[in-house]
Order: sequence, then C-alpha cells, then structure tokens
Amino acid sequence: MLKYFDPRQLAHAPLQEMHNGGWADHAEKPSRAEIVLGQLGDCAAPKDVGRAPLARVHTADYLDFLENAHDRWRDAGRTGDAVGYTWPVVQRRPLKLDRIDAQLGRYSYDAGTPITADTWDAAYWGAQTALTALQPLLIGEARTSFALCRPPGHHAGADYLGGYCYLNNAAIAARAATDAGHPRVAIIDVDYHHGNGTQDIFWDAGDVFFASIHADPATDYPFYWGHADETGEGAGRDTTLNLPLPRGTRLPAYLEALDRVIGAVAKFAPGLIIVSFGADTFEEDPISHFKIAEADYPIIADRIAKLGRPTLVVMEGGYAVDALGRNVEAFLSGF
Ligand code: Q9C
Ligand code: ZN
Repeated sequence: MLKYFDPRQLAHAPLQEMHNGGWADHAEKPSRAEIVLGQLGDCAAPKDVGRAPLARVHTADYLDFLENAHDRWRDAGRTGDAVGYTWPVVQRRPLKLDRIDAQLGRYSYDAGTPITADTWDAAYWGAQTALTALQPLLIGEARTSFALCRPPGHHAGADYLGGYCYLNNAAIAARAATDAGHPRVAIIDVDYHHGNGTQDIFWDAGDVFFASIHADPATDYPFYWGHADETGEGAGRDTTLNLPLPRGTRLPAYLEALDRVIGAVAKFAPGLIIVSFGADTFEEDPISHFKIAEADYPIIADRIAKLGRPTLVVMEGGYAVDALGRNVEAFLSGF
C-alpha cells in the first residue's frame, strides 16, 4: 500500500479542549501520527499543489481566517491557543465582524478545536498529503493509497472548523477526483463520530455520495448532524446515507450496517472511493464507546475492498494512542 505523510503536520499541538465543563488535555496529539509512522515505516512526502484545490471545498474567507487567526489572536494581546467562546447561533444575523473573538465564533462550532501558531501549516500539509495520495489512483498506477492526515478533517465544513478538524482532507480529495474527471466518487466514513463537515460540503452535490456509520448523535458528538433522516437535498437528494449505531456496538452489528453502506455505494457506482478512517471505534478508545477489536479492522476493510474500486484511505480520529499504530496497520492490511 502506498502511504504518505508530511512531518510539518506534527507541529500542531493544541494544549486543551473544553470537556465536561472544564479544560482537559487535548486528545488529538502529535504522538498519534508518530505511533502510526513507527508502525508503518517511512511514508512518502506530499507535493505542494497550492491552495486552489482547498478553495474548491472551503470558502476563501474561511481559508484567510484560518491562515491568519493565530496572528490576530496574538495582535489582540493573547497568549496560548486561539479558541472561541461565543457563537452566532439561534438565528443571529450574518454580520461581518472583525473582532477575533467574533470571527472565532463565526468560523467554528465547538470549544474543542483551538488554533495554534502552527495549525494552518499542519492542516495545509495534511490536505496536500491527501491530494498527493490521491494522484496515483487517478492515473491508474495503484489501487489503494493511505494518507496519514493530521489534524483530521471530517468535522470541518466549507466555512467552519470543529471536532479537532480544520481542513476537510477527504472532501478536498473527493472534489479533486471529480475535477480530474471522475463523474462519481463515494466517501465511506467509518470514524466513530459522524462526519458532519463532509456531509454539509456535499449535501446538495449529486456527484459525491457520502455514507457514514457512527455513534448515534442522540447520545454522541456532534449531536446536531448524523441522524438517519438526513439524506441530502437538491441534486444531492439521496446521496447522503447515515447509519447511526448505539454505544456498545460490536462487530456483527457493525458489519450489518457496513453491508447496507456497501450495497448503496455499489448502486451509486463510483469510479473511486475515499474512506474516512477513524480508529476511535476501537474498544479501548478513551473518548468513544464502540467495541471494535484490532482483529476486526481487516474484516471491515476487506468488505470495502470487495467493492473493487480504487480506494484512498484518509486518517481521521483514533485516540487510544498506544494501540493506534496497530489498529491502522490492521485496517490497511484488509485491502
Ligand atoms: N471534549 C474526530 O474523531 N469531543 N474528532 C468533544 C468534549 C469531540 C472527534 C468532547 C470529538 C471530536 C476526528
Ligand atoms: Zn472521531
């Protein structure tokens, strides 16, 4: 399996996140990528294809905000990580405010996703990693490819960050694939959490199918997305498929849902598949509640591989750091 990584992704190291009413050590640590690298061995470096493919998914004003937010935070006299504390919800008007705190609220939806001095650079190289990993699939030089992206991406929308995510690596790769001539691309999201950003980005797009298996948002983050009745709109009607599962889910129930996803994806007939892979479905994940074992990951991957399409695997979550290298290797071994 081809594999890609850029060490500049390691510099992003947010200190804390709001958790159960207090500040806790941030779960999305640089050591996550280091342990995967230790297990997989050397990964190829990405090329730099610039900002244009990022701007096919994210708005220009959001990208400018993300690139400059931490400088502006420092200009305002602050130290540490930039994080919002008030959000323009409950039918507020779309005001264009310059105050950094107002913008942090405007371009985010939670208090778990701080912007550090290195966030833009790390996220930028994560997106380039996904784009470079896609390339051999586009030209038919490989059937599977792995992008070790960090920070993760699937909670980031066109104009918002959240859920430890800033740039939506899987969505950027999917749009690059359709731009390169694929009429249909499917994203299969098997992170523990619903990929709300990816869903929003392709909500009314008919050329990208988004299917997700995740913890029921009635009990789990991100709460406001991922319910089974969210199926897309307009040209994207019925190209979103959400299969929420209860806490405690083990492999047999997981595979039933996966078979539904695979049936729907096969019917959509994509030329290329992107897997948003989170190993936070793991039984020992510290912030999640499924019961998937290391030995289950090759079985899950094998079912996706049987779709027989070129497949890009993009790293999302997974917070049991000690086991993360083994879990990623197990998943990739199923292809
Ligand atoms: N600290 C991914 O797995 N949890 N993101 C907030 C309070 C947020 C996870 C709980 C979980 C986001 C990519
Ligand atoms: Zn997750």
